[in-house]
Amino acid sequence: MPVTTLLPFTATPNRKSASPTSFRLTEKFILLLVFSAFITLCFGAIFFLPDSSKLLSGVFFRSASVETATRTGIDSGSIGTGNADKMLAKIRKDHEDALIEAKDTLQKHPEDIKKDIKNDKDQVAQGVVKGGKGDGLPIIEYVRPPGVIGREPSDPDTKEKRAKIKEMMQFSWDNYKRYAWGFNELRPVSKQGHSSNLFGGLKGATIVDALDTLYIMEMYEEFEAATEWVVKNLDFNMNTEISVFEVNIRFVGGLLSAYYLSGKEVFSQGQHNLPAGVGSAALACGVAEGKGCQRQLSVSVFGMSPQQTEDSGSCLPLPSAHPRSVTHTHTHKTPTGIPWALLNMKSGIGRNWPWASGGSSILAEYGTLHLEFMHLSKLSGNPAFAEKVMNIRKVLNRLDKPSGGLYPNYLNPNSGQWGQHHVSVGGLGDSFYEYLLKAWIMSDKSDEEGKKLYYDALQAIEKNLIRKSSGGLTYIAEWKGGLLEHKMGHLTCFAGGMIALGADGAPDQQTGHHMELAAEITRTCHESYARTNLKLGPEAFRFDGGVEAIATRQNEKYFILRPEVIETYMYMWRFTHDPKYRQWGWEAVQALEQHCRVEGGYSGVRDVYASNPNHDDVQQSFYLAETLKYLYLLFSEDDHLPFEHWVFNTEAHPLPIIKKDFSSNQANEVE
Ligand code: DMJ
Repeated sequence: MPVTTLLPFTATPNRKSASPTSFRLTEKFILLLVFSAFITLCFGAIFFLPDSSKLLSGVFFRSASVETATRTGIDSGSIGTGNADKMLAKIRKDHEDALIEAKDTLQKHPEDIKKDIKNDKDQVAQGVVKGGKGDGLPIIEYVRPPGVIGREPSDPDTKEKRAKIKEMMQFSWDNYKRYAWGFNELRPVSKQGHSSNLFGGLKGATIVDALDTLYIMEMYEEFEAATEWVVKNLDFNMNTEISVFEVNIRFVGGLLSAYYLSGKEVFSQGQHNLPAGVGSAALACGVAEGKGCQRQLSVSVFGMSPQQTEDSGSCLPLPSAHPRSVTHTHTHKTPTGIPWALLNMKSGIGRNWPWASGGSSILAEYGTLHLEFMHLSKLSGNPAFAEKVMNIRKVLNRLDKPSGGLYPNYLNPNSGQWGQHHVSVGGLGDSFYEYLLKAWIMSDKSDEEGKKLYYDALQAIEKNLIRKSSGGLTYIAEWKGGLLEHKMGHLTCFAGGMIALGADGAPDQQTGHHMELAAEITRTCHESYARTNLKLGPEAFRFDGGVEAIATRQNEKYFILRPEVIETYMYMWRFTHDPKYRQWGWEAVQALEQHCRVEGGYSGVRDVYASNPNHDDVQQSFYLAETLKYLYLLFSEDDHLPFEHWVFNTEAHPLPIIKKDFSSNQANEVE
């Protein structure tokens, strides 16, 4: 193509024109037109372009109706719902308030006005001015969701039982504090600290995991001590390899919850340059208030490196992201965006578990980031977190699913292909299904995709994995390339609670059927406890070789203080108020007291069929985060952390439902 044909016509030397004068006039006219169009555009941009919170809401739930009522300014939720009247009323009210404020100010003494101005300036300098963090982060106003504080149960027996459970928490905590303070977990028999390699060199898993339980049980002194430890010691800036899943559900979930329950700025506010690369999720930053950013956790969950950041004033242990520091480092990017299981927090180098089929990532790990990451985007104003977890769904949606919609536990993050066709609602699969349902609920039921994925998956599970034993016990088996292994894990028992939680929204009038299914699974899980000597459930139980709900292999007979069965009792109690669920929960309390309580805390046991317990000497952090919390809620009133306002992450950390309707957020302010 000749160059001249690429030039604008005014530059073409042999272009014909009527005369030089008329040509200039035309040109002037065109220029005038262009200029006025430009001015109109500028005005249009100023007055009509949507604000950033609206754009963000689109990323969250693919609907403009997402609330952002915790931010200051006009509520975009009300815009999104098309409720123009509400919006106009709010604008009018803001305007009137501003006039009143201005009038008040004018009536002030000049010296007072000067003082106010100086105050404001100081606050801006510290980055803590109301409604702003001084570092470009979005403006978040803390609005406490309802039901944080529970009432005493009216029934004296229930009250006494609840008090007993609080005493168990006190005992676990006091012993951890006495013998293992700062370690990840307590060894209650040998009375020393314990650190599992799931957390690499990170410290304080029990402290972070227990924060919200302490708050919920109104153990405020202990909560303060835990907060102080977090402020002074929680350190993510380490050259260590961690499990992304474990750190997300326990540390990120724990800190998010502590923030939402307490409103404490130390968990939420700060100014910091977190490396939040698109593809590199900066998960947390912790530091003593006002001391400079000593700690950060930037996790290349999606396979990209974090970057070092400079100290920049007060930081927070809340997972957060700074839009200014969004960096694109593609060094370790996985081609699919499916994250690694393990990550070095300093180098950002990720890899998968060596035992995982063909270098695969695990369904229950990469599928259990959604709730926390949506809240990270909401709090930080950085949509990268939300985008990353939404991308996981996209990858999964493109894949063929075996047997009409099953999700294999293994997925290769490089090829985007399934690994072994092994399907489980227990270990390796479990919380993926839980997060599909809870993503829908947490979005105030606007995440239609999450809803559909959940109910479709459950339908495939019911068809392929759920069976009834000859003795009439319903169980969820494991599926291996089309063959069933008639085994159910303790972990799988969470499914009773999940199915009950989702029953209300079940399609095709299946609510009743789902509730029955949930109740049957709960009964089976209770049987797995009842058929042991210690009245505690084995890690896995089988329905073959002439047994039902009994562990037959020695390495499946242990109990490590897991919460899933009690979690399911709690959901079933809330939905049915059938007293047997409290009774079953109380049986578990008695068994824990009798067989797991030792001088220095609570310990797991190696064989639930033995006549005397052989202790494993570990007080798991999830015992405080989940088992004791669910027990306490089982004996609490329903309006303590009500399901209309809260969703529990898979580690039992309550996260508020992100309301799409502004008026219900206002209601949230009234406790
Ligand atoms: C917890 O860490 C979480 O519930 C997770 O989803 C799987 N199980 C353990 C406790 O059993």
